[in-house]
Amino acid sequence: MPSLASLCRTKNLNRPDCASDLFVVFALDQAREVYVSASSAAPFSTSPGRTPHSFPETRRADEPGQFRAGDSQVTIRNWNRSALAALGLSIPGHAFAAAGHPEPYQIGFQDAVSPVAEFVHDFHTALVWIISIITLFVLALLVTVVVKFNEKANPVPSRTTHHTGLEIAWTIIPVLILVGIAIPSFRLLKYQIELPKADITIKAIGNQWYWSYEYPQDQGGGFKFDSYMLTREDAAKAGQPALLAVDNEVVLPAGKTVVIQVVGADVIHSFSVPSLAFRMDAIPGRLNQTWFKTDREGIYYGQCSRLCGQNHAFMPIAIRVVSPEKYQAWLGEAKKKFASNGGDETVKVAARSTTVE
Ligand SMILES: [Cu+2]
Repeated sequence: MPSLASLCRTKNLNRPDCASDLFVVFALDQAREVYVSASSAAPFSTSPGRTPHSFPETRRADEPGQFRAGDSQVTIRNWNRSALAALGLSIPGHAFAAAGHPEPYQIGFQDAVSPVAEFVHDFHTALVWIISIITLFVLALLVTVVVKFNEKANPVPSRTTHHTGLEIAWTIIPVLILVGIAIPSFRLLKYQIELPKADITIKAIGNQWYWSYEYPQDQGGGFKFDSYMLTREDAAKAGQPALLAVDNEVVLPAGKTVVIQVVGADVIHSFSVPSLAFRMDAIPGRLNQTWFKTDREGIYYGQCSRLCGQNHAFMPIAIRVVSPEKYQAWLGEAKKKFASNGGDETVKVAARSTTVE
């Protein structure tokens, strides 16, 4: 059997926590094996012939053909995630969810691929620990009260009604916990809201019910295009997920800071991609902005996240992150392909005012 470290290398998983993730998955799969073989031996077993253990495949988000609901790999991974959830180990995303798209029965977040998304995930994990400890503490108090102070064990109850020290403690301690949570929370908010200096600025426009994108002239663009959802058949042909794949993807380079201006053309929409951890309202007459940066190439899907009418569920977002060289090549092709759509002068003007000095 290959070592976990070499498995991480062969699967191109360079994250430092890859080996530990795989170890957890491996241990859970071993437990599952024991469970399956025990239940297969039972006379009325319903689980014979299940696929033997294998490591979950973590594929790059841009590899085609990974969306096979019901396939045994998916089932095994789901089992692992459910087991983790049952154990209370809420590990958002990590090795158990793919980057860029949801999976059937997924528990936890999609993989984080931008610094903001990593911050969001870390904050989430910290909060899960805090609430778990508080819940267990309260449970322990309740059990103590039930056992020690029931009528049988404690027939003559104390008539105490106040305890100054205790009241100060149960006021101050929760305040300290909340302040402790608020500090990283505001830091995260600031990180999301304050735009870094943009290498590339594009504009996303929400329409009923599709997205349009504009690439400004002064950054090698000068074109705009509409992006519609593919039908289920076309998405399956392209090896992409149904209801998320689009005809014209937003292409952007890896390793660059991208600022996205978001506006609504008709009603309020919301431009949201989970793996990149942004969700920005697209409001008519107001220019909102958000940003991301990722070193990981792949395709990251999102959806309009504001109820915007009848086809709200059918206006997905697909952001394909490629190498800077491929991006330049795509810009050249896109300029020709979308030449008839023309550019928009306002994008150029707005682009100049995006950075915070
Ligand atoms: Cu919408």
